[in-house]
Amino acid sequence: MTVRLGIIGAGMIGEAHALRITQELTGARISALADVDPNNTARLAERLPGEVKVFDSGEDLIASGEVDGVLVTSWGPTHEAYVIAAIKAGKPVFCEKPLATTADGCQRIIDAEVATGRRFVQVGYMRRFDTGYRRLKTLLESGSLGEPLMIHAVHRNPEVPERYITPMAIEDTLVHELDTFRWLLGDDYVSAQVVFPRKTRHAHAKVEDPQIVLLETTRGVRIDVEIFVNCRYGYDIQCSVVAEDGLANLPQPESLEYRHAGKLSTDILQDWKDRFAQAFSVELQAFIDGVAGGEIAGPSSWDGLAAAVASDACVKAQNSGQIESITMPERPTFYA
Ligand code: NAD
Ligand code: ISE
Repeated sequence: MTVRLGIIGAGMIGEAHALRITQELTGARISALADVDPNNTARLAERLPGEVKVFDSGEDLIASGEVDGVLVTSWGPTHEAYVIAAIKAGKPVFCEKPLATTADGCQRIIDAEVATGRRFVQVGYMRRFDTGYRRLKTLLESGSLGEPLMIHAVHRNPEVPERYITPMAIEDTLVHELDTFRWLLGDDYVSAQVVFPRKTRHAHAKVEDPQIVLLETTRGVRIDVEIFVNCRYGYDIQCSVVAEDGLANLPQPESLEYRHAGKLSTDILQDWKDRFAQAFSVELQAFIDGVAGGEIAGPSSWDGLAAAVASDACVKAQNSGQIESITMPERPTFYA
């Protein structure tokens, strides 16, 4: 069976996902596109094989009989309405992060999904599919390092555009760590604090950069994450888990080591698209297989909500300078 997927949002990541699905993955084709900007759908449709129907609205695409599953890759504030429409139409939906821009919005998605009694939603937290993070999780779960005590983490981008402002360091960037560390530890957060070191001269006026986020989990694990989005030298993700009987580091991407002109060097990736290429492929193949097999897995709506609740607390902590508590609502047994 070839699954027919419709993409809402033919921008940067919508295009990347569409090309990956058609050029690299198996079992699916892109049958439909929708975007508020018709230039984007026209440009992408031209690059895709077979017949691709362009819809005037995301709602029409979801309702169409030509679509078995939906990818929502439009701007964050538009996700909630499309995801709920897909659930109501009985169509599995892969939604790029964030699931919704507010915790209330995520809750409305959860209510809609729980009401159907079936899982429809996979959220695009692709790090859970990264081989390095998976190896780290397997090691922690083996118990050989003892209980995890601390995580030291780094999320650096070479630079960000003028539209990137202080809260985006949380909502757009840290949100990946917020999801990943919950999953890695099998634990939830109870508090967050944000501290601001001296600002780099490379940052725009509207972004405080760097920032250090301090998190605490229900089991007392302490996590520090440095977010530095104008580090200049490359895209750099680091994660070191300190446990009772040892320490484990996230493997770095493979990179050629070379000796030249009296120096020993390795290249550093510049872009998150390259750093998580394998993870994007595995997450999307999982979605395709889930649509074909009638069972959606991976990061759920509940995980989307958990990231949103923690993200809201971190933004509050940015503004207050205080330690802010993080309280999750009760988890429906549906997501147990
Ligand atoms: P983008 O601006 O390049 O593309 C977004 C597209 O959505 C644009 O073509 C825009 O015209 C379209 N759009 C906006 N409103 C719409 C609406 N109401 N209906 C239909 N289309 C609409 O943005 P992007 O960088 O591709 O980001 C899209 C989403 O993907 C964001 O939620 C972002 O957070 C997420 N993202 C995730 C990752 C990741 O690592 N998982 C990386 C980048 C972006
Ligand atoms: C971007 O928005 C993403 O989602 C990337 O995955 C992330 O790593 C990057 O730093 C963000 O800016």
